Amino acid sequence: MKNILESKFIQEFSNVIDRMYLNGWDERNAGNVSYLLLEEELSPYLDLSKKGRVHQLQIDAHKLAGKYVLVTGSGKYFRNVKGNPEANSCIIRISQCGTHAEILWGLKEGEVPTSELSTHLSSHIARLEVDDTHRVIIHTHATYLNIMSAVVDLDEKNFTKALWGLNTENIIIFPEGIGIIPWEIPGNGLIGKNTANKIKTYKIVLWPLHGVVASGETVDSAFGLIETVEKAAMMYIVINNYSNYKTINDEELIKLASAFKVTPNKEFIK
Ligand code: 2HA
Ligand code: ZN
Repeated sequence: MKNILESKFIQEFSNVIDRMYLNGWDERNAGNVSYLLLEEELSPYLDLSKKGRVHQLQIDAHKLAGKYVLVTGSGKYFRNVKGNPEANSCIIRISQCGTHAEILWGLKEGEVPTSELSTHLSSHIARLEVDDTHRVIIHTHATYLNIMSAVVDLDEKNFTKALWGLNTENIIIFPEGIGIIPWEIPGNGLIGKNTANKIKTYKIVLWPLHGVVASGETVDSAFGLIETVEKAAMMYIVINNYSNYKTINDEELIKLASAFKVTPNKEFIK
C-alpha cells in the first residue's frame, strides 16, 4: 500500500484546513471539513476489504451508501491537522442501510467524527441531488461574515446585494447569492436539516453569529467561495464607517452577469 499521508486528497485537505486556521477563522476546535473520496482514489492507500470501527449516524444517510468520506474529528483543532492528519481526522464508509459508518482510518479508539457530521452528510446528499460533481463541504467561523451577521438584517436578498455590490467579480462567483438559516444550536440537530434545505439553492449558507457552510466540486472551489464572500464582508464592515460610499448598482450587476453568462438569483435582481 502507498503512504496515505502523501496522497493528493490528504494534502489538499490538510493544507486548506491549515490555511483557514491561519486566516483566524478556526480558533480552538472551531470548524469541520468533509471530502467525498472515490474508491479508485483511496484503494492504492487503504485495504478497503477490511471492516472498520462502527459509528452510529444521527440521520438516515442511505443516499450516501458505500461512499467514503474524509472528515475532521470531533473536538479536534484545525491548528493540529496538518502536523498530524491521522490523529485529527478520519476516513469513514457509509453503510448500505445508511444508519452507521465504519471508521476505516484515523482517530483513536473511542474518538469520533465531527459533531457536525449530520450537517455534512445532509449537505452532501442535498448538493449531489443538484450537482453530481459535488465533493466538498466546509464549515468555518469566518470572522467578518460573523460580524456582518451581527449588524445586518438577516434577509438573504439584502445580505447578498450588500456583498455583490462591493466587488465586481462577486456576482459571477456566487450568482445564486448567500443563503441564511435562523440562529440554531450547533450539532446533530435541526441545524443540519435547515442547512441542507438551503444548500440546494445556495452553495454557501450563513449560520448567524456562528459561521458558514460552503460546498464545492473541489477543496479549492469550496474554499475560494468562502474567501470571496468573507472578503466582501470585510469590505462591508470597514466601508460602513464611511458615508457616501459607492456600490455596484443593479444595472451594472446585470451587465456583469450577462457578460460572464451567469444567471443571478431572480428573487434578488431582475
Ligand atoms: O466543530 O464548529 O459548529 C466545532 C464547530 C461546531
Ligand atoms: Zn462551528
